[in-house]
Amino acid sequence: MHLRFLTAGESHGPALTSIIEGMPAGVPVVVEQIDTHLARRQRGYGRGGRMKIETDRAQISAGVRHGKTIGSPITLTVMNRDFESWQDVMSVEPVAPYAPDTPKRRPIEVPRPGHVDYAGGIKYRIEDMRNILERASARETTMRVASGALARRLLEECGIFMGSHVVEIGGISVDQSTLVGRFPSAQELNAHADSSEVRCLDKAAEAAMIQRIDEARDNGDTVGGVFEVIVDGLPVGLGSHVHWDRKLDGRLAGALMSIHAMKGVEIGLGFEAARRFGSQVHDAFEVGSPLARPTNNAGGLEGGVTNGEPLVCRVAMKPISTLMKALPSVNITTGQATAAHVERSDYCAVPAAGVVGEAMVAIVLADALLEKFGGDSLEEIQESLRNHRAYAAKVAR
Ligand code: EPS
Repeated sequence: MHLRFLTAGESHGPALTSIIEGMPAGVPVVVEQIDTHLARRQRGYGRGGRMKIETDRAQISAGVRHGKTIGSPITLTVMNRDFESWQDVMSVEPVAPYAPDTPKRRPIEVPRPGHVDYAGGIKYRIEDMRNILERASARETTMRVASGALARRLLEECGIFMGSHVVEIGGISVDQSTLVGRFPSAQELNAHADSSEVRCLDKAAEAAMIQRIDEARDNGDTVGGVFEVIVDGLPVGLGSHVHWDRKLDGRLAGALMSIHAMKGVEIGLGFEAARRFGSQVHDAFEVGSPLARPTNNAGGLEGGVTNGEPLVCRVAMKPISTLMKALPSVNITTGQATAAHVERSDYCAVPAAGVVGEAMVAIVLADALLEKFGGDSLEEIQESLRNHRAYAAKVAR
């Protein structure tokens, strides 16, 4: 692995942190670029109360000097403003045992169906499932977005741009035909998606999606959906066909599936390809320099290697598992049947999930870029990339 990152932090703890290792020197970075993406992650119709409390801002405390990376590990921190109300519950120091006058500190003993509360509690032999849910919370995606914003800076300096949009919420989907050819560049895609409360480009679907989210909220329920990440400007040849763990489609799918609540990833036509004849799936070659492809059913990857076409990944998110109208569950201490634990949460986080998806794709692609064109400085990478693009342009001329 050429670019890696680790995150730390509990949802209601003092702060979230990440360390990004492997970034070459010379990549221009200013903290506002990270904050822009953090703000994009905080928006979206269907969020709960937490996003009104937090204004996520990154602090860089290592690895950047005078606005450029210096090749050393980069450390990012985002403070949790909400920690102020959780100091006692999340205290690092030991506290007095729970008593009825400290209701917030009451141990969580009733697992939420769909959440990791139960499995995590058994796995770690922890009776208060707060120890599990604090880290399992999608609040962690803040640091994925912050780290991804750095990877994205490297990609942008190499002419690679990405965006995302929501294509489905609670069973309401966009009319894909309204999108074809309308947004040629990924940069343009985000400018449009970000102006919609559900990050959807189809106005009719947007209204129906908002209605579906309201319906979920009014019923104490939640809804999931599907988002798409699109990347332009990729060179031919990132990833590899030679080994299972170097294939880029597997690496992308793994990274996207690792996001909280994601249940499926499709690349290009995805599952639809399994329903068609080969002649209706594979993208013909046409004379050109580089070779032209009239269709992109492969979604930019063939054999685990980028083929120079836009990368298209589609990701399915399940409905958030904290339901205000709680499902049946069992108290693991008393063995009594009771309603599942309830705490503040979102009704729908699909719009934000798309922003997190962009970040994970950025990290995987930056890693693959460094693998092929690696160097200690941005200048060396850009030089190798220029040579490689020139070579690809000569083929079949
Ligand atoms: C989130 C912060 C959390 C949740 C949400 C995402 O804050 P709190 O739990 O304090 O309301 O709103 O977490 C989940 C969806 C989850 O599954 O845990 C955030 O910053 O995105």
